[in-house]
Amino acid sequence: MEPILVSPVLESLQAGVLRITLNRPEKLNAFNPGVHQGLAAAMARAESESAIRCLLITGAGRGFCAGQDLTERDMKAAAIDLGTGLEAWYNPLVKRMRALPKPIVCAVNGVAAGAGANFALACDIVLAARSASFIQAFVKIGLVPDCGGSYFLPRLAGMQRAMALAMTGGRLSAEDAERWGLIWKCVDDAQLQSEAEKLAIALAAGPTRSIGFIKNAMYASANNTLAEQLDLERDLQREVGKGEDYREGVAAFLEKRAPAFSGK
Ligand code: LHQ
Repeated sequence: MEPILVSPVLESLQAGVLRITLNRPEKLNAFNPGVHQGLAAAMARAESESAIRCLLITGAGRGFCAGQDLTERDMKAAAIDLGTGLEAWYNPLVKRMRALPKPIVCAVNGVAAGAGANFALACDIVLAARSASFIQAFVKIGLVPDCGGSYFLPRLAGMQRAMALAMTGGRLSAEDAERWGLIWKCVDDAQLQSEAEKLAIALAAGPTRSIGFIKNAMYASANNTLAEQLDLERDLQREVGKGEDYREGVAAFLEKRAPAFSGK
């Protein structure tokens, strides 16, 4: 009998939202080449298809993502170069996520460990189930945070909390992650998918060009002076001011009706 091939990344497009589901539940959706290839394909689609106006990333089963699959590497090999995998897969993925001029919502449905935790933090708006948790597991196996963790954590949580999370590899509950500003919101498990979907659909129906520019401005602020940021705001505002959505937004306000944004 032919083996049944199960895709390690599932995609579905509805109401302008590309839902991307990590799908290796028996391994808590750990990253392997299949997951990386699936994510790269989903990103390429998100970059090229105008019908996609928002991404929603989640995991199948009880985990979100347990980071790199630790069973797939030959630990007896004479030379191990972990930089190769980062260069080939993780780093391009994070850069593409940040550069995508469309919002990425993440629904963290369970444990997010190692690169899985930082993959979640690379998304633009993160919701997590109350039972979910975040673990900078790297130090437990003698590694350092990757997938952007050493960039995101100090910026989101402050240096003390970032340092302790990374040095201890301790588990952070979803509630504390919300309290610490690591994520947008912690919600009851049963509500996670519907809440995340509601948000993603609303973003997809929004003025998505403006939302893409908001993403650009917010992330640029991490390395800009106030003067540079004011210049950037002027340039972006000039651009969106020429767009259809601005006219539609003002017209809808004046006519006391809901706007119908085209994303243009
Ligand atoms: C796994 C994994 C996993 C394979 C659970 N792999 N099977 C590293 C190297 C190279 C280049 C790039 O970057 C990186 C970055 C990294 O991500 S390093 C960090 C890698 N991840 C970890 O160290 C986390 C390892 N996992 C855990 O500590 C636990 O599984 C957590 C805390 C995530 C969840 O614990 P539990 O809820 O108790 O679940 P479990 O441990 O029983 O796991 C369930 C199954 O999933 C189990 O398989 P089994 O056949 O025994 O049921 C695990 O072996 C498997 N699994 N993580 N990363």
